[in-house]
Amino acid sequence: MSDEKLEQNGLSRRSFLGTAAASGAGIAGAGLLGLAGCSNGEGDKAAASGAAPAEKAAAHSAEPGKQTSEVGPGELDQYYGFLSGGQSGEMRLIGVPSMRELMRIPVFNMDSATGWGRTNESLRILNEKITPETRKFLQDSGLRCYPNGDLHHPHLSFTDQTYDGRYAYANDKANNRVCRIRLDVMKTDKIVEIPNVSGVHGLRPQRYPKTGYVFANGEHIVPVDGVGKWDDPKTWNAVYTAVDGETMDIAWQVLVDGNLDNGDADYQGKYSFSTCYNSERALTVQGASSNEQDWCVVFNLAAIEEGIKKGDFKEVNGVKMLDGRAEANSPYTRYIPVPNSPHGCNASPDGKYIMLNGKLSPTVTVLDVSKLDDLFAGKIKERDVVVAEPQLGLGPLHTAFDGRGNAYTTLFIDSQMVKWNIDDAIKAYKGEKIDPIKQKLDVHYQPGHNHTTMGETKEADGKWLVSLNKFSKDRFLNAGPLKPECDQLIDISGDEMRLVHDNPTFAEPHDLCLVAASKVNPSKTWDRKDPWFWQEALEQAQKDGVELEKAAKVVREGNKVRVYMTAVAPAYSVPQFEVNQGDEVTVYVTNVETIEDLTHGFTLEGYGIAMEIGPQATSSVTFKAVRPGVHWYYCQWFCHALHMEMSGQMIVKPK
Ligand code: RUQ
Ligand code: CUA
Repeated sequence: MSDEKLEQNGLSRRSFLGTAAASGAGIAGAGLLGLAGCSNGEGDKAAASGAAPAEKAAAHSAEPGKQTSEVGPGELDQYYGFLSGGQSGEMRLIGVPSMRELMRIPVFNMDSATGWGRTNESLRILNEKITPETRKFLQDSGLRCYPNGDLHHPHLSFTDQTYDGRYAYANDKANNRVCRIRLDVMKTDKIVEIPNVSGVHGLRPQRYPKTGYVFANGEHIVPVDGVGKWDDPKTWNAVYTAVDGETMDIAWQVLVDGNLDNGDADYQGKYSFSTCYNSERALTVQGASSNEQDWCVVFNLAAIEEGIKKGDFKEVNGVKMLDGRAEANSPYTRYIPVPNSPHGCNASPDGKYIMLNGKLSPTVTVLDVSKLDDLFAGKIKERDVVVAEPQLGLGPLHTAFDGRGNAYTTLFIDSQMVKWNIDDAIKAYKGEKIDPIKQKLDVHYQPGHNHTTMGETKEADGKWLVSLNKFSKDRFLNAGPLKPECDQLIDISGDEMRLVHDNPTFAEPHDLCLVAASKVNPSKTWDRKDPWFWQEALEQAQKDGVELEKAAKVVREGNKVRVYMTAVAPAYSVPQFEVNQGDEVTVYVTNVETIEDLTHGFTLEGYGIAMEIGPQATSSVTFKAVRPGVHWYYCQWFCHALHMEMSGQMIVKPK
């Protein structure tokens, strides 16, 4: 309910929260209502001063070059940041410019708070689209799912070159997966494992006409079935994958040369790109960096689709794979030579250029997208597509844009952000005496990715730049040998970059994207009419003649026991149930609260089980009742003044 509506009803937000938290139960005495919320004068004052967060948010849109990160208590940020959790395996949601962490979204990790990786719903998503070989591996290893992941590159779905607010996608480099997060509930809804690859690294969604494809780079060369020999690395390849962003099935793969690193898509829906740092096909650092030049591989989407139609592919482990190797001289790919070991790959928001960041070379190579038709038609040579190659400094890794013709490149070795003008760089490449570099700003230290607000869309607004720095030593209180990373916020709205804020982050924000808050509109509770998350629970309940929203029932079928309960603060509808040692037990909990933010939990002591049940959601967990005795279950989400009392007992009768 909006604050205005609350006030019309004569309620302040705080006193409303108080009554709401207690009212659901119907068993809490009137005297306890006051415990849950604050129904004193202070609450009314807070409501008056915090009445219109949206209006207050406007207060910090200052003059160009004078923005602050200050977002006062009760004020809202203007941007969402979708931040990678790196080897933590999760995705994180932050508010920008405050840089406050809003949420952690479990994806490739196991999560103690929400039960991700333990609940039936999360295990279905984690294991739905894995290869038969991985399924066997997990079984043989005694694992329910992969316990870790390495999430590098979060990017949102596009329609017509800008964010459409439907999905976020990201890669898992550790176990070769691509995930999708539904932005309406901020939960992972699909995870697909990519066969035939090793180390899914770069990831980018198609921008036009929409997503469409999600492109995923296989980084490490491997002996691809039917192509490579185990004992001869010279026959190993990397594989480029297009995932269908709607179905999350694999659309096609292309066999390529060299290790693929980062990628991007164009703004026209015709081409996609990947940097490649190991044209040598080496297995060592020295080997992989010995050539003076590596490549940018360009993929021709229309030609690939045509090739599929004509049947010019091999089926490898269930996936259509086309041959796009350099020596195959295929219609599907072109290999553009760029200086040694390029890393980041970034399309400029005017849709004209692709930047290839030099890493071992102090340069960024600029490709003109409009020349690619001629390149594929054989009318020009590979290097004719290059229109600039400015020398920027040591260790260029990634480039971001302000929508005003400027680019911002991270210099890993120099620990700097360099601002440069794209047109000036093109003029300089043609021989004009002009320095494209506008400014260099020190960052702390060793920046990897950077990102600007809306900077990978046609709506790049040039307000903020975030630098994700890999090292933080001496920047914060010493946290011991393992140090946090350092994320820095830079005001780019004026002529000069200005460092405004920095904060530590845990392992490890590789990348992020910064999205205008208006583009993302998560719902406030789950929707019972859209049971995608608990579909299996619903089907089982229907078989058992149980209505999840009203359930208080224990169903026994041989040694299988199904316990259906609801959660309404501060009680479960089943306060106690009994099973026999060795039974397979499934507990289904439905949170029937209609009130925003009223999350319940179910933690079963001594069984390694905890799960989150959001308002209007159902969650379930299955386990074997191997431990006899009395096992309490309790709600681990503080939901009510009688939250401590929200509990029950599972009695396991010994054999
Ligand atoms: S890569 S630091 Cu995993 Cu995104 Cu460039
Ligand atoms: Cu329900 Cu705490």
